[in-house]
Amino acid sequence: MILAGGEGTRLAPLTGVRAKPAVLFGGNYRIIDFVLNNFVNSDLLQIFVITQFKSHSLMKHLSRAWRVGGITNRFIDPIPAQMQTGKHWYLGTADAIYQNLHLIEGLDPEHICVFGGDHIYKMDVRQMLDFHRKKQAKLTVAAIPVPVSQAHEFGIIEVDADGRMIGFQEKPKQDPKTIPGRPDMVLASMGNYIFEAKCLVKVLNDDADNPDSKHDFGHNIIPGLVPGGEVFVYDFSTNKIRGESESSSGYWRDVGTLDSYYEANMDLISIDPPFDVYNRYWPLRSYTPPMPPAKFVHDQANRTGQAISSMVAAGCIVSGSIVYQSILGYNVHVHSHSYIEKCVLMGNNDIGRGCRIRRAIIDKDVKIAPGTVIGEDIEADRKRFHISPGGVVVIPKGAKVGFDDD
Ligand code: ADQ
Ligand code: ADP
Repeated sequence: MILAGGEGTRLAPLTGVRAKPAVLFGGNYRIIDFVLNNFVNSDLLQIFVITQFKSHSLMKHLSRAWRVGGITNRFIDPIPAQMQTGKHWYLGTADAIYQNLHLIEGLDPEHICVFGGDHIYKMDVRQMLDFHRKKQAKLTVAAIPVPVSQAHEFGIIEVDADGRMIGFQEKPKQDPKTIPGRPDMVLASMGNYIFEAKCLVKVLNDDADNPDSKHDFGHNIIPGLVPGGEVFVYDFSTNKIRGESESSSGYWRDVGTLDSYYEANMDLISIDPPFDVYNRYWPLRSYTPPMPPAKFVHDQANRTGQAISSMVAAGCIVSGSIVYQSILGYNVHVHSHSYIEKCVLMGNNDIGRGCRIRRAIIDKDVKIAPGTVIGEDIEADRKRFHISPGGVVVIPKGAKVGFDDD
């Protein structure tokens, strides 16, 4: 069961029209694709995607990219919020699963994976399942070390030498428990859980009856199970995927903020990328629209018409211009004498002649008028655009920039 209903307020304005898992990423993908590829590449194909906020774009993507048909008991089912248990939307992540427990009744599973839908990583889920079985755990939580400065954004775990969870603080505001011997690091929950099915059904029913609960896995369900001694911690760094280099294994990013989203995109185009989308042993599926190959039109006089250290999706035309260290989604047209540096363009964009654009995230369907300069004077940009704390300009879907009526 993939939790894909998050509102993603910190990713605004990219989440203005769509749920966070539907946000476009890396030219070809949406954020939800990474967790779905983890399950599909692990041959685990009984998947419910639990949606809630602004779900239309996500539903559209799932139906285009992830339809599984014709194989008995193999499915990827997008589930709309249906007020199954009363006249209220999901009260929290635990309630989102509780309201959908009827879906698994006929399937009679032994174990249920509850995974978040908004992280960039590769995981062979079978390896985590093997660990969970070996430990005979009621619940296994995947974990990764993160710097102590980020502790307030995560569930923080304490673990014994046997891998048993002995403490859990959800997003502690102060004094997080650091990793023994590493005072600068904490062990963070990745928001990925494997439950023994019977245990999940019981704790969710108990939780639904508890008026004091926030109905949230991190705040209520995990801390409630820890004292029983049957919660185990899966060390994500032990997960090995064929074809991954040393530098790319163990990569996991919570792209919850504009800056972390931007940096994770930039990670893809570094020379030795910490996240490798080209590993043929771990194919990353998504929706591919029918488009012609990308085209580069050379301007001999200026030696332009190039994309350097960049990824460029189908349908793009880079004509007499230079694209440097950037990601271009489908159907982006960059006209002559323009220079694009360190940008993420999501697709269907038109960049007029003679533009200079640096460090910007440009959402789908944005058109930029000829001669526009963005990212050179952040204070000037601040008057017109949303700027991330890290100084990245963000232009929302459909904006027309620099035209007379702008
Ligand atoms: P957060 O990511 O902050 O912390 P949350 O916002 O609850 O937790 O989101 C968890 C997942 O559930 C996301 O994939 C989100 O899209 C989805 N989701 C949120 N609300 C939903 C709803 N109403 N319906 C359906 N899906 C919903 C969690 C854990 C931490 C852990 C971090 C790791 O609580 O302990 O460290 O994930 O990122
Ligand atoms: P994305 O930008 O994520 O690809 P979509 O194009 O699927 O998203 O649409 C996102 C949201 O905008 C959806 O809720 C959709 O209903 C709405 N939308 C898309 N196109 C139109 C349109 N032409 N008129 C009105 N709403 C639209």
